[in-house]
Amino acid sequence: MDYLKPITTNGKAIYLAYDHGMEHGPVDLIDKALDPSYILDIALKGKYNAVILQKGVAEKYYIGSKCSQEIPLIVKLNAKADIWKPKEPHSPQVCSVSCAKRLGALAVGYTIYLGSAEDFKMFKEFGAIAEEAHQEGMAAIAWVYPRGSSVLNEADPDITAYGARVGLELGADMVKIKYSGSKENFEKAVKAAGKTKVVLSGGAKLEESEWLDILKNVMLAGGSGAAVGRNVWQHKNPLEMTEKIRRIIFGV
Ligand code: FBP
Repeated sequence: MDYLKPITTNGKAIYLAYDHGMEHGPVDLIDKALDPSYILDIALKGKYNAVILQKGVAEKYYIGSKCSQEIPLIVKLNAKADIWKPKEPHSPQVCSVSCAKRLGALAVGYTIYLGSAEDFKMFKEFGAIAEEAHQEGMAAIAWVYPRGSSVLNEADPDITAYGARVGLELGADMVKIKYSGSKENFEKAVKAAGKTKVVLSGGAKLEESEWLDILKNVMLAGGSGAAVGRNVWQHKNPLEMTEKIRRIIFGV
C-alpha cells in the first residue's frame, strides 16, 4: 500500500517544516515566523504537499484553519529542546499516533539520532510507531540525523546512507535526511533507502542560489523532494522561494 499517496504528487513532494519552536526555540522563528498562522498561510498559498507541526500548534492553529481544508498535516511525534546539549541526544515520543490521527494528520514524523548511545530507544519507538501508523492507513516518516559522540562527521556520506537504510529497515515510507555534500554522495543514500523515499531536510538558512543548487543535486540523485523550513519562512519572500523550489522538484 502506498501510504504516501495523499501527501505526494507523482511520487514527489514539498513539505513545509515548522517544528522548530520546540527543536531550536523562538530564536529561529524570526519576525513573522513566530506566528504559526503566518506559516499556515505560506503552506496554503504555496500549495505544499503537507505542513509539519507538533501537536500543540496543530491543535491550536491548524484545526479549523483555511489551510486545514486544503493542505494535509504531518504531526511530529517526538521532541527535544536545545538548551541541555547531551553528548548522546535522545528525542522521546510526546504525541501518539492516535492523537495525530484525531488532529487530522495523514502522516507522522519522528526523529532518530543515528549513532547516539540512545539510538536504540528511538529505533524501538519508531518501529512501533510505523506499525501503528500503517494500521491506521497513515504514512510514517523518519528524520534520520547522524549525531552523538561516535559520529565524527554528521555529513559523512556513508553514515548518511546508513541513516537512509535504517529508515527502510525500520518501516519508514520516507526518510528525511541532511545533504551529504554532493549529488554522488546523496545518490548513495537514495540507493541505500531502496523503496523508501528520500527527501532533503532543508538545514540552516543559506544564500538562495546555494540552497537551490543543493536541491537540484538531490533531485538529480533520485531524491523525492524536500521538507524545508528555515530556507522558506526565513526568506524575505517565502512564496517566491516556494515557486523556485516547486520548479526544481516538479519541473513546473
Ligand atoms: P529546516 O529546513 O529548517 O532545517 O527544517 C528541517 C528540520 O528537520 C526540522 O524539521 C527540525 O526542526 C530541524 O530541521 C532540526 O534541525 P537540527 O536538529 O539539525 O538542528
